[in-house]
Amino acid sequence: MNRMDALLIIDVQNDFIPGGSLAVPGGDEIVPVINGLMDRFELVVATQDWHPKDHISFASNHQGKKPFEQIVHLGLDQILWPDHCVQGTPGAGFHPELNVNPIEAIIRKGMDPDIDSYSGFYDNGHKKSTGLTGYLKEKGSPVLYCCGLAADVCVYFTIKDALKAGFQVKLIADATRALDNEKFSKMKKELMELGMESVENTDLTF
Ligand code: VGL
Ligand code: ZN
Repeated sequence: MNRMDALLIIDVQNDFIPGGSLAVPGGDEIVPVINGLMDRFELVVATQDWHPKDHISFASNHQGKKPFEQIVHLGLDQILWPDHCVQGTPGAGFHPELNVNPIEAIIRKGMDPDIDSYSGFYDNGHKKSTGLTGYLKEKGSPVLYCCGLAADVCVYFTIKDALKAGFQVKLIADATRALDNEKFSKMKKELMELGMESVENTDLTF
């Protein structure tokens, strides 16, 4: 095999799976699909939302605020979330059935208490890079197949940054799930206008 395509698995963590604190409907259904894909890629990389307890994205850290309310923090719009993916907790762990063995690198994000980080490439203010662009370029992976959770949050922002960085991006549409499907269908349209291709796992011929 001389394909150097990479599979990027975004935030397949317990808190985003039904039963978790920020559950994405159907999130568990993508795990076997992703497991079946891994062997077909030369490079598998994952991202992991990894927040300190005092993270500003948690409604619990703002007096009188409830999850899903919106605030402005340090000049950036911020949706407040239920506490999720706290460093070292079971909720931050990868889904127990996800095959983690083929994952060559794990990019953790959202570690700065003062800024959220939806994308696997940059924080939401685009101030700090995670190094993922450089890693993938040095590995020689021009094509990125993306999957994971949540489609309308971290998958969307990761793909947007990937396209901006010049990667050819393919979304594996049956290996992602959204918090809000209607919102995601608009986002998907936007990403396709920016050059993203949408594919189905079942259509991949390699
Ligand atoms: C995510 C909300 C907050 C995600 C992360 O992984 O999609 N969503 N933090
Ligand atoms: Zn988060």
